Amino acid sequence: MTDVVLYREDDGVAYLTLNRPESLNALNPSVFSLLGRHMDFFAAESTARVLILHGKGSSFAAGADIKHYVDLTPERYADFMRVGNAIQQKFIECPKPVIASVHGYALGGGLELALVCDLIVAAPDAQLGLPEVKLGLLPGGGGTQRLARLIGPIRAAEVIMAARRFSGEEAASWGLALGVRDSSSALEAAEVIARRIARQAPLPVRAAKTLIRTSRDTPTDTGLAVEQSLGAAIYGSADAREGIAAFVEKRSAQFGGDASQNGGAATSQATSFLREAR
Ligand code: CO8
Repeated sequence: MTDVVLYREDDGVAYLTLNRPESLNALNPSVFSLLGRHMDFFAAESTARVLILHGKGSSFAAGADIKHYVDLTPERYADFMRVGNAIQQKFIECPKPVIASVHGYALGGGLELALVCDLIVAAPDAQLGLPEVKLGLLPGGGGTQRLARLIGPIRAAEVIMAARRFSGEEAASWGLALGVRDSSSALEAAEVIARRIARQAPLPVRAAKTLIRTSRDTPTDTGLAVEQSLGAAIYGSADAREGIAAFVEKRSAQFGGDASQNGGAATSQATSFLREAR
């Protein structure tokens, strides 16, 4: 039997592929379980520096598997939400950046999965939305909170209460997603960004992920203080020596990216501190 989520790595970039194209990559417990396992591996064991989440076939993901909902008790429904939210937390807490490459449909839990990624790249004709009210349900993967913060409560109200789908082009114009130029696919555009991120020094990339993620909920003074102290710690890292030397010597930098070098511990501490400060 084929795995419902695939994982592979290529040249510093990891790919997590939702692989139920026959049901537009609808999310079920098996998908959550494999997503969790692969995210654990990518976060803690893999040397890949960035991950792209995308969907096989015509869509990113059309939401939770509605067929799985038919005869759940409210308790089992709540369990499904809990598991889904725990998987989303792995994306948020992963120290390395994750890019969602969205094409076709990204609805319900599919869009909510994209919303916990650090960047979203969307094909102009992608169809995004939170249509749960059409099913008599409420979004359960953070949609009311994260979408409202990203696009504003008025737009989010229309999207959620009127179950209004929006295009990738609109998502880009609202600042929710990065658009796709030329005739590239969303995946090709995501790969260009991923390879670029993979070439940078990993330690400041990790620190930036945490600082950007927590910026909305952290008092400005706290965020600025952490940015300064982390910046100083990272300045002491071997990668900072290498990056500066490479500039002066007019050559490309070769970053080791060892998270245990100077600055690595500070980055981990700052991550915990920022989480607790919120
Ligand atoms: N669940 C199960 N199967 C699905 C789903 C889904 N969400 N979406 C599509 N499919 C299946 C269809 O049943 C169909 O399979 P089959 O032919 O065997 O019946 C196949 O995929 C292709 O779909 P369609 O024939 O419907 O294709 P269309 O192009 O006509 O329509 C749509 C595409 C518009 C995407 C349509 O399929 C649709 O409306 N799907 C449902 C979308 C939806 O309501 N999503 C929200 C679900 S609720 C949710 O996501 C809650 C999230 C909670 C997350 C918790 C933690 C993260």
